[in-house]
Amino acid sequence: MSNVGEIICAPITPNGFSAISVIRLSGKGCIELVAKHFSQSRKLLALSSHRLIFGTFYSESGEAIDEVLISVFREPNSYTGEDCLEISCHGNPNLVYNIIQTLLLSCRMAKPGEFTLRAFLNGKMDLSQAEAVNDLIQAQASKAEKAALMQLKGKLSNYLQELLNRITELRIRFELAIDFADQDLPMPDINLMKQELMDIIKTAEELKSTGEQGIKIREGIKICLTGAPNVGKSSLFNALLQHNRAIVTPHPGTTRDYLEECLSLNGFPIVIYDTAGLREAKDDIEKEGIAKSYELMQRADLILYLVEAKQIANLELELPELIKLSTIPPELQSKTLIVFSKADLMEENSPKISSGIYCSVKKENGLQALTKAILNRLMLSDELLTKPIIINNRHLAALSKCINSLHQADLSLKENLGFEFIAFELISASNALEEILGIITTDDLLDKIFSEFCIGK
Ligand SMILES: Nc1nc2c(ncn2[C@@H]2O[C@H](COP(=O)(O)OP(=O)(O)O)[C@@H](O)[C@H]2O)c(=O)[nH]1
Ligand SMILES: [Mg+2]
Repeated sequence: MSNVGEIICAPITPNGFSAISVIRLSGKGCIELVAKHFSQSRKLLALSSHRLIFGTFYSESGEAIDEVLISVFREPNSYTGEDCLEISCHGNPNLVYNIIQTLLLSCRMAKPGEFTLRAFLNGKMDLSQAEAVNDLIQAQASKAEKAALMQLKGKLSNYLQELLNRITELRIRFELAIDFADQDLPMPDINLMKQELMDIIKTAEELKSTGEQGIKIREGIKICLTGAPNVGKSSLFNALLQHNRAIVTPHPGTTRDYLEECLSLNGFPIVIYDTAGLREAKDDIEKEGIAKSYELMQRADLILYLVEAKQIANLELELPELIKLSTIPPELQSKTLIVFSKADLMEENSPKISSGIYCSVKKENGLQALTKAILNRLMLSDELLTKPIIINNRHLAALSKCINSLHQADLSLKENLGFEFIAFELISASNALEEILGIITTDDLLDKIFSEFCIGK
């Protein structure tokens, strides 16, 4: 846990050669600390917040290390809420090392995420916003960036805070009703309160309804390509990636191990797997590869099962029958999409299976229908990000806990249990939301969240 007040420092740019590198310090006295090693000491001490100053940084023994630009952020108007300072030096790892060694004589190295932890502890942001900082840094596609930025800007926090206020107000009304009953006073309108409870449940469930997609947007959607050898899996893999990553040959059994790559599909982050074709293995390596294919299918969010379009063109089969005939294990069939590959090789007038997804890597726009079908199937639409959305498992679990307590309150009402039971459930519901915002938290949880950050953030 952070010992707020201690001065901490860390490089906040990657280790390597670049135009500049930046070192950040935070904590009361950090400006004075740096001033001791700076040519423009007096000016730096007097500098107002959000100003820059140029000068030379010296080692403890008075040797010039580098010419630097220092930015000053004074409490409370800084990232952490404390006095903060950033030293921009030339982007040479050795200079960064020497400056940090000098600083470490009077302060300590920041732990991963410690600057953001301080921002949270000092009330600059709530816990869900702090988590969004890391999500924004790690985001792999534009929709993931957008979702994290929305959360960082407080769109989710505001929605939850409003929900929290409504639950609290309702609880107070039930608590007052307990006293009314005790004192034989006329009852408040319980029907109105019931209605408000139903509305609150609806609002919470609306948020929960897109949570599963939100988590996929944050973590990446796992798609596994499978099917018989030579149906065009590796070609599709390459086409989706837009570069030739996998080996493609006319020989069945070319791909024996699996390949994993990340890509963005209309801005949604996808982790795609190309696998060994499913057939009776010819040797141990292929056998191992096929076993891996089944393992990946289990873990995938979506399985694309490729069948050559030409091969089924004259079969009178419909999609549900085809999927039953496939080598996909029955328990995985519900997350499988059949894809008809090499559609360019079909004869002009051959009949097409209705609602079948046809694709070709040899035709312009040959992947358009497939892309649309994938996004439809996973319910990933642009509208998802027009409203607040949960993107994190911890938040979704807490929201589910809140909704359970709200339903429990509703049940208690229907069973005419005392209002104190309802008030109790409403407190549990509030507590669950407070966990998301970090109003209620534990050191263990904070350690877990912030240890996933990088040093310097
Ligand atoms: N005409 C045509 N040929 C394709 C298409 N996709 C793949 N192929 C060819 O089919 C053969 C097998 O492809 P490959 O991607 O290695 O199949 P895999 O074994 O399922 O990975 C190669 O000769 C590819 O060039 C397509 O959309 N149209
Ligand atoms: Mg292959």
